[in-house]
Parts: sequence; C-alpha cells; structure tokens
Amino acid sequence: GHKSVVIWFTGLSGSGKSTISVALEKALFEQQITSYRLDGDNIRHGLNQNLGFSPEDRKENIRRIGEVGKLMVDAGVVTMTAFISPYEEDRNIVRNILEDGEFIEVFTKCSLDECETRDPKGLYKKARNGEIKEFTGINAPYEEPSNPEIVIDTEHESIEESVNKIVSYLKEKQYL
Ligand code: GGZ
Repeated sequence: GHKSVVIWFTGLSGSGKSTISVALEKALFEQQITSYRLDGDNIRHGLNQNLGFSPEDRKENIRRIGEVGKLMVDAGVVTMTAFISPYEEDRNIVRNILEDGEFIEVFTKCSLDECETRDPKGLYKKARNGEIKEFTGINAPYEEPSNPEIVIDTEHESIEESVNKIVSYLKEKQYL
C-alpha cells in the first residue's frame, strides 16, 4: 500500500523536473504503485490554456494545479507535478491547500548557467534575444525554496541518484 501525496517539483526551466518525475514514475511503477504526473503538456494545454506567464497568471496556474493535486490525493493517487512554480508564496498556498504530510516539495536544484547550457528547447536563447519576455531566470525571478522536504542536485547527481533520494525519503516517511 501507499499514502497518497503530491510530490511537487520546483526549479528552473531545464533543471530536470520532468526528467526526474518520469524516472520516479517508472521506479514507483516497478513497485506496483501507479502514479500520475501533472505537467505543462496536460495542464497548460488544457485546464490552464487561458493563462500566460505574468506573476498573476503563474499564481493562478499554481493554485489550480494545487487544487487538482488535492483531488488526486482524495482519489488515492501518488501525484507528481513538474512546474517551475517560481514564487515561494504560491508554493505555500498549495502547501496550505493540502493536509500536513500531503505536500512534498522537491527543489530541483541546477544553476542557471547549466540550465542555459542545456537549453533543450532553445528558450533561454530566445529570452536572451528578447524574443520571450518574463522568462524565468533571465527576466523573471525564481525564488529558491527556503525549506524544501528534498533537494536534488541535477547538476552533480545522476538521474538514478536523484530518484533514489526521493524513493528513500518516501520509504523513510512511510509513504511507501
Ligand atoms: C518560463 C516559460 C515561459 C516563461 C514559456 N517563463 O522548459 P519548458 O518551457 O518546457 O518549461 C517552461 C514552461 C513553464 O511553465 P510552468 O507552468 O512550469 O511555469 S510556472 O510554474 O511559472 O507557471 C518553458 C515554457 O513553459 N515557458 N514561456 N516566460 N517558462
């Protein structure tokens, strides 16, 4: 059995939120635990397609994802979310929507330099050229979590190491 929970990844674009959440999903599945991932593909293209990247829209994006996470937890599902969620205040709103222990904040730590080198979608380059305004890390802020449950350092750890760190936490705290 397992306890349902929201595993909330936060970090810069290109820091590895999606990659690690996909790998974690696989590791959980191998332990017979079905999980669900919320990401830009299934949220920003659907439920939140009316939202952009202003501070107000990001706040509403994160709030709605938090509410969906709450529904998923009520349905008994281990839920992973992969959104930049740059504002501490907005992440704390989600923490407060959920009950104690239902929100695990995973800071996906990676320097801006490294994210910009990876630049898998060429978005940092566009932001530097002024083609994207309000791009997180370039001309919009990213507030690092002050007290995350887990920090993974994707610049220096392998995917496997990061996933193991999260799985160990889940076991130690008896979510699994
Ligand atoms: C940041 C942006 C922006 C701006 C488009 N700023 O690397 P990606 O492409 O796949 O991930 C980024 C994604 C961020 O959406 P989130 O819903 O996670 O953001 S937030 O939590 O702040 O609401 C990036 C792309 O969308 N993208 N414009 N201006 N990222």
